[in-house]
Order: sequence, then structure tokens, then C-alpha cells
Amino acid sequence: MDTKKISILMGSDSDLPIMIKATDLLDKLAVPYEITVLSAHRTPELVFEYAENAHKRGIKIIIAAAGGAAHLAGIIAALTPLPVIGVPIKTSTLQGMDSLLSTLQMPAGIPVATMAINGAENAGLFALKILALSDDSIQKKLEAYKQDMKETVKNKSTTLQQIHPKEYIDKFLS
Ligand code: RP5
Repeated sequence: MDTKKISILMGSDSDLPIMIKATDLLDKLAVPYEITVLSAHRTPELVFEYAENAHKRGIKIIIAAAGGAAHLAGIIAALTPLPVIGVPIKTSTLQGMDSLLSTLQMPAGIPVATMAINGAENAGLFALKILALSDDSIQKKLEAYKQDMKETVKNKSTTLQQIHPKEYIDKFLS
């Protein structure tokens, strides 16, 4: 089995319904990953241990998702030499603006590549784009993914030319 080069971290298992979009993408493209719950606030010692050792196990990129006072991506980025992709999780109180700003507004010296609120699929894609720089097989998978996306949009447009917009909503969007 291939070495896992992508690590997905979540502040809580309650982030999984969002992060499943990243794992679905990686499963679809048959790229292995590891997925772990680690909290900057609830398990700080484990966060330190994980971040300081991940690169020694062959991990190349860390995706860190958290909501609210979302410090997970930032503290991981402070401790690892690896690139860190942050996913701010939408919250019920502030709609994820809290998560977005606490993931995004890092001080100079400690970068976190922050995705959109709930941007789990893009986090997976961004991780793959980094790996594709030195892996042609991943590059090819990304090209196929993009082609699929293009065909899907074209097919939707063709269908929309053939039926009434209300029927389209009933059939495909309800
Ligand atoms: C953050 O707090 C987690 O990333 C999650 O988004 C949020 C709520 O966590 P739970 O109270 O659902 O465990 O640390």
C-alpha cells in the first residue's frame, strides 16, 4: 500500500460531516490519507506531539479543519515544517466567520493556506496539486477530475436547453 502523504486533522468529530468531502475526493482519486481528531484546546499535548513528528513518518501535507476559535491549523503550522492547509468550519453562532478569521489571520512567518468556510473539497484538491508537482500519476488524476467537471457542466447546460427551467428544478434541484 502507498505511503500516506496527506494528513487530515479535525478539531472534533463533529467536523467530519464537512471533511468527508475531502476524504470522498481522495477516495475517488485513490490517493491514501490519514484522518485524525486533535484539538488545539482539548488535547494540546497531542497536537504538539503530532505536529513535531508527522514529517518524520512521511506525511507531506497537513489539512487542518476547526470551527469557532479555530487555532488548530495555526498551531500545527507553528510546529511543523510541512505546508498546512486550513479549513474553517461553519459555526451556528457566527456562521464560520470566527473560524475563518482565526484560521486565516496568521502572523508573518507562520503561513496557513486557508480555504473558504467549509472548503473541504478544495483543501483536498490543493493538497493534491502540491503532491502533483513531483508525482505525474496524481497530475494525470487531477487532469481527469477537471475534464469530468467540465463534462458535467456541459451536460447540465445541454439538459437545461431541452426542458423548462421549472422542470429542471423539480427533477434535479429539489
Ligand atoms: C472546534 O470546536 C472543532 O473543530 C469544532 O468545529 C468545534 C465544536 O466542537 P465540538 O464541541 O462539536 O466537539 O474545536
